[in-house]
Amino acid sequence: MSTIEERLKSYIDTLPKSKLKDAIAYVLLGGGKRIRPILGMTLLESKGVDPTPYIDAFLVVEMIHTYSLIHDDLPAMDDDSLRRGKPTVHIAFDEATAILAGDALLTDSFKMVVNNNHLSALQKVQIIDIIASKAGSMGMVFGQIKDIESENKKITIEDLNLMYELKTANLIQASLMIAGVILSEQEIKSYEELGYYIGLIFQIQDDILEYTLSPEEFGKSKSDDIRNKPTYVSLLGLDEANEVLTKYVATLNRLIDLLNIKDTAMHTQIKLLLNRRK
Ligand code: GRG
Repeated sequence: MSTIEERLKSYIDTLPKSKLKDAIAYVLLGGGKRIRPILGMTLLESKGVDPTPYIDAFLVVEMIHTYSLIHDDLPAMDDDSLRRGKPTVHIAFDEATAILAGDALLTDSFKMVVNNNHLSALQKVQIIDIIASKAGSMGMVFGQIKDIESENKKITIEDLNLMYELKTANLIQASLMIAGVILSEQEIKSYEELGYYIGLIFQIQDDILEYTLSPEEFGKSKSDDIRNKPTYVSLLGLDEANEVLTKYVATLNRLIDLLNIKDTAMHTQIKLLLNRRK
């Protein structure tokens, strides 16, 4: 969706000239797949609503996702020097600029919702509530602290599941729930469930691919191995991990039926995301 790129560029154009702006442009236009806004916008489209006027409500999620990646790469967290095949923000710029770029993206994201004239006042409040709940201390950030605490520790599959829910599923859920708010539907809870299964399946697949593919085929470093982090395969073994995956895919397909999105653009998008080979 080229409009996503265009709108992100026009947001960057509004920023005052500074190293902060350069860092935000570097990371925000740095090759993200835009999975989260695409899923939410495609859900609207599949329900017969043109997503274009509401694009900012979905870019909020992309901006928060981007801030989380910048902070996740910092020396105090995962200490990564490469992301998307390029130097991470604190390497390309410096640590202070990376911290501030994340802070700015998080804070500016709320303005994207507030300034959207197509949303009612109530919808804006509902969307901000969703974002704060899914990204904050009960959501993604909680997942990050759980992840840090889990390193070199024995954790259960329930712990891992919760971490994946918080770190990966929560922002996908936020995007689908935002679509639910715009559709004024009673189905926000079901969209939340749909996001849960999409996120979990995405992560379990990642664990399986990381285990079964060579680093060259996988296309990124086998980071979980290196850091001795628990994965679905290390906790359950490959066969059981595959069994859980099959079970989750079946549940996801039932939900797709229930929500009347089978054979729509949304269904195609979900399949594209979950049928990846690396
Ligand atoms: C630092 C507050 C804070 C949170 C960090 C998102 C996150 C939480 C950590 C990044 C590490 C990671 C692998 C998290 C799981 C979420 C995930 C699948 C991130 C990668 O998302 P993609 O593939 O990234 O959509 P692109 O590069 O396409 O934007």
